[in-house]
Amino acid sequence: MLTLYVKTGCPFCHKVLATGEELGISFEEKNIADDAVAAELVARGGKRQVPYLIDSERGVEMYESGDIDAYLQTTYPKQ
Ligand SMILES: N[C@@H](CCC(=O)N[C@@H](CS)C(=O)NCC(=O)O)C(=O)O
Repeated sequence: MLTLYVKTGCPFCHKVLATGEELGISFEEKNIADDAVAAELVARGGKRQVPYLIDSERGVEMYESGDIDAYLQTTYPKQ
């Protein structure tokens, strides 16, 4: 499963979501507008920054929209 921490109005998150849409990928979205979700993100990744991807099947987690985009393009190329 792919989980993406996002924030409403975040252009970097929007970019990753658009890439996901283009590749036909769906994410479980978690929005840090909810303080509990933000705290969960900090506990998990170490800082409050979105987007943050968790690919639980592959044990991969990362910040940085450019890195996330590259990872998605490589790992889940459009069929
Ligand atoms: N270089 C990062 C920049 C990410 C970034 O600046 N995210 C902002 C939202 S647009 C953020 O997480 N701010 C912290 C906050 O809103 O609490 C990327 O490309 O992912």
